[in-house]
Amino acid sequence: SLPELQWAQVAEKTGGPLVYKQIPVPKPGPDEVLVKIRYSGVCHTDLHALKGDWPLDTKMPLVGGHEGAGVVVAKGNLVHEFEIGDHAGLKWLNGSCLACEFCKSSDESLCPDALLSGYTVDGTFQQYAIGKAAHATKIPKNVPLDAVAPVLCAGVTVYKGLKEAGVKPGQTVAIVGAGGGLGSLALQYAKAMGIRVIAIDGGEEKKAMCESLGAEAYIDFTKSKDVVADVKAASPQGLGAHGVLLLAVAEKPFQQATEYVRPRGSVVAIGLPANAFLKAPVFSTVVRMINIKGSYVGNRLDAEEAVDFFARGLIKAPYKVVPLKELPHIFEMMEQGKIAGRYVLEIPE
Ligand code: 8ID
Ligand code: ZN
Ligand code: ZN
Repeated sequence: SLPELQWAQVAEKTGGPLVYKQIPVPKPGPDEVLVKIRYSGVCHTDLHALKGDWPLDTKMPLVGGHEGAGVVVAKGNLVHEFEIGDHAGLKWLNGSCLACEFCKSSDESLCPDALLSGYTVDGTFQQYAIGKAAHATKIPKNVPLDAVAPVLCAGVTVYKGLKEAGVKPGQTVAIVGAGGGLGSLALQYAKAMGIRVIAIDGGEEKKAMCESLGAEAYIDFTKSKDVVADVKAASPQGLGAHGVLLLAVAEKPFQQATEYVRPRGSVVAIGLPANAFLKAPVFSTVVRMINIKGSYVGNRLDAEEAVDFFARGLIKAPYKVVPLKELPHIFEMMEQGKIAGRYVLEIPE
């Protein structure tokens, strides 16, 4: 039987602090599963939510987290996708209406009534979390729940982003923020998809990580005198990268990318720095036929595919496991850009 109370990291107001305390265990509605979370990744989005960085309100008080991997322990009477004991992942897209034009055409992230884990509904920084069964992701039993947790947001998002970039096997993608959580997974998905990578980030630790994950070149934005020239020089024939994934939490690279993408190439904005703008020179965007677009998580099938790449052993990105209690410290390191790869929280049993 389930306990009445559970441990959670709770933000009681925007800006924090986080309070580690006991709160009630929620009960699943008819179309929902209750997942006993074993591990949850920490995404930079969770920090944006706590800081109130975006023009969209969170619920308050808020339990953050949206890379939760665990075991289904209860379900509503309409749920047929999961049995008790199945392994399941809870993602950013906690639920959607399944009836609007976007949902019907598999663009569920665009649903006007989407529920967002760790933002508009409580997320995975707690022992027991709720998700709509239609949007929870099946995780095969042989897949380790700690290592797969970051796939549920970072992995899905960059896998979708690479598809949206339209970069083909043998072509080159520039990954901006390659040393971070999304970046480390983007390197692995790109490699698994046969795509060559120019990695852009700062510092020696991230350089070593990017190179070990298969980057052919690393450009250090903290040292480079001319990032645009360096990316071009590292690209095939010096023509620029076929695609760019913008994963950084800073505005400047969003202004630079159209200059080093190859003519006909795509710049895909994924990172969400506060109050930032995309700006590009009209003349060169037109005469070089540049495609500038956004990409927002992925649909249910993207999530299944991203987990399947992982289950087939193609995705090995570094992560460190720490207890749920440590979350405030992880946010501090994240704020300072000190995390190479991903942190995963172990949720107490
Ligand atoms: O669906 C989406 N669009 C989606 C999904 C998930 C996450 C968007 N995101 C957003 C997050 O909200 C966040 O804004 O993607 C961004 C990156 O998330 P993350 O990977 O979880 O953050 P991180 O681990 O802190 O990595 C960011 C990296 O960017 C580097 C940092 O050094 C760090 O490694 N970086 C920065 I800050 N400035 C840079 C620059 N000028 C830079 N790298 C290159 N050039
Ligand atoms: Zn995320
Ligand atoms: Zn919808």
